[in-house]
Amino acid sequence: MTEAALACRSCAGSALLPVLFLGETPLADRILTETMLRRPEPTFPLTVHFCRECGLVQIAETVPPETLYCEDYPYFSSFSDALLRHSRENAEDLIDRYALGSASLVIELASNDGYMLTNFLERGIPVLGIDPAEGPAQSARERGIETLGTFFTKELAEKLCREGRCADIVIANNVLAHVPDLNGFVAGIRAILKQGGSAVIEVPYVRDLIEHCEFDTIYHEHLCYFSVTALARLFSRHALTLNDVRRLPIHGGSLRLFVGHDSTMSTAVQTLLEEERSLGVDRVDFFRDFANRVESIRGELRSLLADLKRDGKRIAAYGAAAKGATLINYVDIGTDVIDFVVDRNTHKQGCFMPGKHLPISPCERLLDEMPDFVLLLAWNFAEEIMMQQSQYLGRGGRFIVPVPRPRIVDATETAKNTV
Ligand code: JHZ
Repeated sequence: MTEAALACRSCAGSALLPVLFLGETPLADRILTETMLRRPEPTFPLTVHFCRECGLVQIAETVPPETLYCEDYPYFSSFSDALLRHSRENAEDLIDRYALGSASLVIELASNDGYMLTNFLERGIPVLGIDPAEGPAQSARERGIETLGTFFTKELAEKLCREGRCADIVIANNVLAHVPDLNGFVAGIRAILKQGGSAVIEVPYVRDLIEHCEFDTIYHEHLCYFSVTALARLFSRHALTLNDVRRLPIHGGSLRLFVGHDSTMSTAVQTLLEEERSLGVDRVDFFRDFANRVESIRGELRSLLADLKRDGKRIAAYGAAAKGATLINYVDIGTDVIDFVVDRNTHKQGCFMPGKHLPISPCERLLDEMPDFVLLLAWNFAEEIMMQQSQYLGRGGRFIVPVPRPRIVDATETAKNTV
């Protein structure tokens, strides 16, 4: 069962305006085993709204987090080299910026398989992970990272502080959008942060989502889609300040936020707030033609794939990503079009994509079978994946990149981009 939000997830206002309806979709990370294929698969409506009062973009439906994350959650952060590199650089930057050492404590919310905390541990800095997804949490523990297998809440934050475990740094990457009790979560961050400490948070940036039409990053795990405007308002409601911000290319365009008790706001924050005001990101008009552009992508992709099939081409896909589930279900791409999906994540191999039931195989299958085209579902890691698949490209294979507009990439084009 989903609950439809009647009030804004951040400011509780009732001025929610619909922006996009993606239909009824299955849960994007509910990868299916062969046995699960025989059971009915739940689907849920997926509707995006804009709050006219605080500017937060959000979906109306809330699937209970226990359903989304606790049973066999298949997302393990460590399968992307680019993400590991990104995380290591972030950790090194934080160690220098905050002079972290053996007396510090770094707490990560949604610490997954320990991909991030391992960088601090290696430098002798005490860490604590918190993540309710048992598979990834266990994998972190096996790396020596103490991990609490639970959801982060204000109550947990207060308990940890009572035990003397307040944090110098709280890391929360790609989790703020996932929490139904957004205000409780931010209140928890405030409670667990030492005076002078900093919360370092990464979220996908809604401006990039809209400008590059990354509609497939919308799914039930992502309840909110943040602008700097909406974030600054959210933090100030909890007596926290968005002290600094950086734009990052990861996941199709993200923000790294530095949030603390002190009330300083960097020029970077003010510049982005000003840019959002002049672009209109804080008004619904910015989102008005988004639905039309999403529909155009669906139309273009469908006709491209249909043309290729008519010409007798074999098509596979790369990346059993959550966003891939939104894409194949919204565009309606089934086993009549795509023969198989490849993915490095061993927890996904041998299983099937939600809704359309495309089988998931190891990446080697691409070279073994040489399909003519590969639909790149994990387009956010295009550079990494194309480098890794240089042999497939070298032998004449081609990728179809679906967003911001479907386009075909071959070996000549990738070579041009790497010059
Ligand atoms: P990936 C994830 O979404 C998870 P997803 C989560 N929902 C979130 O918030 C966003 O990120 C931000 C595979 N792969 O990470 C691994 C290869 O096979 O883009 C993944 O299954 N080979 C919490 O799932 C998938 O592709 C590779 O070389 O949409 C990528 O999924 C690489 C780089 C990845 O995001």
